[in-house]
Amino acid sequence: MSFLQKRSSDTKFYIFSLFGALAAVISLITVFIAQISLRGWIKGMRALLKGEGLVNPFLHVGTPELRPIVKDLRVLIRDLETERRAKDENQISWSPRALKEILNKELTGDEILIVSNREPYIHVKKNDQIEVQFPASGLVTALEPIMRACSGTWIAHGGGNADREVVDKHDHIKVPPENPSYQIRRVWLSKEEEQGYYYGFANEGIWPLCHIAHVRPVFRSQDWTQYVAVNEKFAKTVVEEAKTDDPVVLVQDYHFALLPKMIRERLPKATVITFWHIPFPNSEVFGICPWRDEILDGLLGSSILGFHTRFHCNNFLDSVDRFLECRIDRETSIVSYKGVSTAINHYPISIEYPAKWLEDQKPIAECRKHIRGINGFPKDRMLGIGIDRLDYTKGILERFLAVERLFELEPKWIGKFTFVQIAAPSRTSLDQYQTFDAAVRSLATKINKRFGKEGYEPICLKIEHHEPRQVYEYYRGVDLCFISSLHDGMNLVAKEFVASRDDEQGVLILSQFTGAARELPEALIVNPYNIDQCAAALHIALEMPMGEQRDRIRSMRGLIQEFNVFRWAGRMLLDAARLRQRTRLFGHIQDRYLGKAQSKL
Ligand code: GDG
Repeated sequence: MSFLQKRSSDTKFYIFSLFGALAAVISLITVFIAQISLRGWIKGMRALLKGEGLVNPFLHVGTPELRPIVKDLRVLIRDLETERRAKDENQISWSPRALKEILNKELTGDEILIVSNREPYIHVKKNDQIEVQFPASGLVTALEPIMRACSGTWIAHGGGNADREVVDKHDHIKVPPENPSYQIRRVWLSKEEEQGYYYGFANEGIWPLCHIAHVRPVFRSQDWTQYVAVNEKFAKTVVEEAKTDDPVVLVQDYHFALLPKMIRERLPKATVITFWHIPFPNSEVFGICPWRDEILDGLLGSSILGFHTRFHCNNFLDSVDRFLECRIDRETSIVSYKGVSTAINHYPISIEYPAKWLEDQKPIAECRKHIRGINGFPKDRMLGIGIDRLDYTKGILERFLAVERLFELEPKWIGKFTFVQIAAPSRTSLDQYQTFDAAVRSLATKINKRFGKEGYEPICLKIEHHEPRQVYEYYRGVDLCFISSLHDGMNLVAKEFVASRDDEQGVLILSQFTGAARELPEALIVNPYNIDQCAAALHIALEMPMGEQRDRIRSMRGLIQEFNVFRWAGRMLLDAARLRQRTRLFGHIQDRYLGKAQSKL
């Protein structure tokens, strides 16, 4: 071996030895850390087996280097919970009873408060008699069965002209009138408050801002002042009604964007679940609101913030990202802002199934006969139905234009088909709604003049409030239901129509711009702006064979049965229950091992 060869082999030997030594040191360190962690875990497991609780595995996390483990564990628990939630949810048969059991088991003894603008029962005086009315409101339709199942207190604006006459000295009244199971706490508003908060900011500002219906929102600073004041008033009422310092408060809709934060300031331990019943616009549109930051800031006082669709969750997150300084975890959809974490999730709302309004309904054949009888229609008249609040977002004009186009394209339906439009008057003191009311009446008159004849009107327009039992009788007595919303968070009429058809007949025509269209693809999905397409859908519906009607409606009924309103509420309450358990658990860990200074870990 030459000198040069020997030197090169020595160098290789040294390099190998060096790597060997390094590897040994790294292994030793790894084993050492693993030992420490393992001991902690074993100790924890032993403690768990001894029944000392879950918190013991963290006995050693006071050591700063091991703190990341707590963080990882939080993520792990959250992932496990998500998996468990999906499993749990599918196994439950969702009914009022199931919901009650969940409340008793998961939210033992926790009190439930609901806050909404609209109350579920309105007392009105007519000819010196006090009547109880059930309002035309999707929100009330969905939440009333939940309250019947859970009891608790529903805080709402007392808007009926006889509301004050029937409450006790604490402004409470027990409902439902026929079988009381929960109470309403009525909040009184002055004319100025109602004008600024409800008609002004909520309905001339936020409502058009959130719906793509090409109606320009109006923002007035005096309306905003009332909106803030009324949100404050409801926050104080929540505190008055709460019997504990950590109630579960369900805040409803765009009337109360500031309330979640106001509740959190007064009751920091409360679990605030906010549900936004209407669409949430993209950030560019939302950005035009002069008080956009305050609205986002208020909503982020919620523990959970729900929308009907993932799309609207994403719009909200984009606005938060664009306008506030906060942290957004896109994977879990959790926003951390000013020390509060808000989980953003989609919870598509639904209806009570089976609906209580179906309990004493007559068989379908009788409903068909009765509906034709009271309206003076012949027995064989084909009927379509539209049921809405009289609102410019519902596409009522487009619906009438589609009926007109049907007659132009398929004249054979003239005289044989009538479209009945029930429109409950809504927000009647606003100019936009008065103009819309006039436009609807005038278009119906024009079409009736053009295609009607003695004893026949193609469009039967009923601008008046109907009781739910009458509404359900119409659903059962017609051949098709046409929903042409220009934009709609969900649209419960679609689900009510399907649920009411226990004969598995009837066709649903549904706007693609409703949340419901994502869940009910078996409907005839249309673009309400495409009048020819809607007319074609009417024609297809009127000629659809019974077998096809059955197949479509059966599938949709199956979905509504499985995903009813009890499941909607149950999912949110289960999420709230887990959040409370997790908060208690981590509160305990923090206090005991990490100290309050580490609370943002
Ligand atoms: C908002 C969102 C979302 C209709 N006329 C009468 C009457 N109705 C009932 C219907 C139905 C309810 O009103 C309307 O519900 P929608 O869901 O269609 O619409 P909104 O009121 O705009 O509700 C909507 C909903 O919140 C829930 O989250 O789906 O997207 O805009 O139940 O049957 N009820 C009575 N008389 C009538 O004349 N009693």
